Amino acid sequence: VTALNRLKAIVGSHGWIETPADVARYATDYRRLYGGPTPIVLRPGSTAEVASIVTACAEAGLAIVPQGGNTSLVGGSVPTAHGGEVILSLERMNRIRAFAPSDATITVEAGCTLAAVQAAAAEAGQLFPLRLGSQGTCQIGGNLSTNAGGSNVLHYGNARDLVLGLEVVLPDGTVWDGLRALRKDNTGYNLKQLFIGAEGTLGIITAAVLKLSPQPKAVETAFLAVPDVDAAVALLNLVKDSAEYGVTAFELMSRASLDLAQARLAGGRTPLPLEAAGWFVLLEIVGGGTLNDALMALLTEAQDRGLLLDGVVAGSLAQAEEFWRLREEISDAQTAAGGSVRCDIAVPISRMADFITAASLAVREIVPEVRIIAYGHVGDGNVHFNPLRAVEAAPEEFLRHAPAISHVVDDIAHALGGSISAEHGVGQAKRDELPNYKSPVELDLFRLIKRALDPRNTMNPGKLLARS
Ligand code: FAD
Ligand code: LAC
Ligand code: ZN
Repeated sequence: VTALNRLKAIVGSHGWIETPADVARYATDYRRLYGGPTPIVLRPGSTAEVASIVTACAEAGLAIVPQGGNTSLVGGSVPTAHGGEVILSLERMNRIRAFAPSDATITVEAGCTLAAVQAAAAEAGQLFPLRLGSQGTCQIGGNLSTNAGGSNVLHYGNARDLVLGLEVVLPDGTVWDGLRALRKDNTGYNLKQLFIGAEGTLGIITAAVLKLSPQPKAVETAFLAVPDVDAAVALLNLVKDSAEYGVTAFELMSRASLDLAQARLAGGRTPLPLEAAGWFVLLEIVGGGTLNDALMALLTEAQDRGLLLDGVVAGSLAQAEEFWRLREEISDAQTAAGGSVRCDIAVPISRMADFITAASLAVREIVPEVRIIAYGHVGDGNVHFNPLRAVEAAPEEFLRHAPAISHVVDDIAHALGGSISAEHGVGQAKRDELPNYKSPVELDLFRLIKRALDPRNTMNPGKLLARS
């Protein structure tokens, strides 16, 4: 039998897709910028099937792209233009395997969507705190493989902080059952953390034990207009200083980014008039019964210190959700606007204003009419700094400058002690830039780990590290 027939036999008739029209959505990335030819899309239904597929591919010398919800913003989840990789989608592996309320853990298969895990936790009165705009589509396997961040990191941590155990199929087909549910376990190397954030280059995550948190007793959400980025950072420090509540989200949004989101939401009313300021903050705090009083006291103090121009506090859950809808629409609105460069930057929070000022200036030197779509999780020192073409400029024309823009923005972030990919990963988009910002020692360690686990380079080749 040919390799493909062997693969089809492993997954059965519902488990593979070959028709080009049906394959297209798996072989092309979310933004339609990356992708390549694939011989077949496989949709295994169990860890045993994943292991058999990986074994068969290893024997046939076929490369594999593991795929979750295919919401990667760096081209990690689709074949390279070089092509030839089998796509292994985890979408049928979407069972909740176990729920242990008294341990505050949930054991899920990799193909569960993030929203499904959040809902399962909520049903039992607990919280799975990862929150991303893509949560209806992205999957836990993808979230862990990218070490996703999102809007709750400053209180609950990144995806890697929410994991107690993993089950992984290694590049030779061996299954590692590391589904332990322990909060303490100092018995050697922390293997699970090697696979978290590895972008599918070291193996396929098939299941995970996740940590749950108590649901907060009270939540307050405010939409604030601030004078500038410096004031936003000062406000962040003021908010973080309180022992009365926890800060779950502190999202900064430029006026230009909100204009895009509002237009895409059919011009609906915004919480504050956008002409009121150049920068806005979406603040969420959690605490006990007197939370609203604490928020009001905070906002008064912020105003006294000149850190606030205007603000509105959500009066209901529905209103808070409206604030969030506007924030979470920005990314798709930017994609739809066409012709933008994504720079997912982290800097020490104290350098945020310096970064945005210097990077905006530098980009305007390359393209004077550029719109700066800057927004993100500034509470974590993370800004999505995304130069966008001027309204009247053609996308292709603007994108000719993309390499120069990326380069100058990344250089500024690096010079400020920052990172060129705070939360989206490296994938194909940042792969060739990475060596400019990692030391030879780090790059050698990366290659050493990759060669040790995947000597044939069949696990998501050409992502994170170049093929050769
Ligand atoms: P995919 O896109 O399918 O894959 C991502 C990477 O993980 C690929 O390299 C893939 O090969 C690998 N992979 C997937 N599943 C597995 C597996 N089971 N085993 C091994 N490797 C695997 N990201 C953030 O961090 N924060 C945000 O706030 C955020 N907001 C977003 C908002 C929107 C509207 C969109 C479109 C994207 C956003 N993202 C965000 C990016 C993206 O959603 C995340 O990176 C997410 O974690 C990817 O999950 P996925 O299931 O779609 O993975
Ligand atoms: C966001 C994505 C782009 O924060 O990470 O909207
Ligand atoms: Zn983000």
